[in-house]
Order: sequence, then C-alpha cells, then structure tokens
Amino acid sequence: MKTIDVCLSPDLMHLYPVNDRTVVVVDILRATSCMVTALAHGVQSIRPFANLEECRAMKSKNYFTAGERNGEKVEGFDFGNSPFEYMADNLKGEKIAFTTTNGTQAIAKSQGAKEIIIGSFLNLSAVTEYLKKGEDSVLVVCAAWKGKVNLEDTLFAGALVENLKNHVEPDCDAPLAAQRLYNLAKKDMVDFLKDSSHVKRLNRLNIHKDIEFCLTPDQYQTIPKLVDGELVRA
Ligand code: 3SL
Repeated sequence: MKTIDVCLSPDLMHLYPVNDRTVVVVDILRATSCMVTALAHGVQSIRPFANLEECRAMKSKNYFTAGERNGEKVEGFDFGNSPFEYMADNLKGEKIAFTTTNGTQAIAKSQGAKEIIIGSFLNLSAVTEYLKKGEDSVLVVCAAWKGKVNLEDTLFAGALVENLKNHVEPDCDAPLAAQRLYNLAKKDMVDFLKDSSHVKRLNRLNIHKDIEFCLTPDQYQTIPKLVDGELVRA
C-alpha cells in the first residue's frame, strides 16, 4: 500500500528521502494559496525562487515579479503575497517569478522529488483525488515559518491524511498527529488558528480577509505542478 508522511518543517527534510515520492508543498498562509489562485485565474506559469535577487532579475525576461519578505511586498516588485492580487484579468497568460519567506524555500528544499505539486485548502479535494489516483507514496512538506513548525500547514497535512485514510498508510506519527489536530480544528479553522503565530503576524498587517480566504476549502480544481522549474496546471 502507498504511504503518506508529513515533514513538519523544511529543516527536517534530511530525514525524508523524496526521489520516489510525490511531494505536496504547502504554505497555507499564504504562498501556496496564491500559487493555486493565480494558476486557477489563468496565469500561464509561476517560477519559484528561494533567492530574492534571482527573482528580481526575471523582470528583464518578461516575467512579472511577485512575493514578500516577512509578509510585506518586496520593494520594486509588481505583486505581493495576497491571493486577491492574482485574480486580475490582466494576469491571464502571463508568467510570474515568485519568492516568499518560506513557501518558495520549501519548494527549493523539495528538489529531487519524483514529482512536486502544490497544495492549499483552496484545492484540497482536487489534490486528494490526484493523490488517490497516483501510484507513488506521498510526502507533505510544510513550509512552516523560518524552520519553526506552524499550525496551519500542519492542519492541511492532517486534512490530506484524513481524506486519504482508506487509500494510503501513515508512515510514522507526524501524519497521525496532523490528522488528529485537523479533526479537532475542522469545524472552525479560523477560530482554531486565532492564537497561532502566523495569524497574529498577519493580523498586524491587517489582512484578515486573506486568512479567511486561504482557509476556505475547495475554491478551485487547479493543481500546480513543477515542470522544468515552472509551476503549471497539472
Ligand atoms: O512565508 C511565506 O512563504 C509567506 O506565505 C508568508 S506571508 O503570509 O506572506 O507572511
């Protein structure tokens, strides 16, 4: 039977071989929620960068530049890290170079995986169905915050473990812990997360509507998949 494991922080990636796995990278607040939203609204592709200056340099290659550091839009970039910025019609068919504090770092640390896809609550059911059909075992990589575990990415990992419970076996205790946490939280995730570190951080930026949106399941069927360094619709 296929298995599922959960890497709760990119700093723990050395514990998880990925060469035979489908990796699902998740940064609920807000990087992977933005990626799903952008591709769902017609953006052609997103090239993720760990390094900010490499991302900035893509401007000269006809990419829009986007992302944040510590939650705030990078000076000189075209877009920040709110999903609502990626719904605009004028982004249809465009390419975006994207860098964020944790989400794009987690993608970089997942290199070498058999396959990398992007998860968020916004595409939870689509990702669930995709993983059910796939032949490979699954590793959910939580972007966390600068190496420290966070609740929201863990809840998403738990939602996947719960949805896949009749199809894949948990590899160890991290998927079980995530699943149990999700089952405690699922009735009202906004309330469950109200004291969490990143929600408090984002509240200081006054973006409560981003938090509510990013915690809303199944807004889109789109699954971003990394192909030749670019995220495209799977
Ligand atoms: O760390 C990240 O990748 C971001 O999603 C963080 S923030 O939500 O923009 O603060």
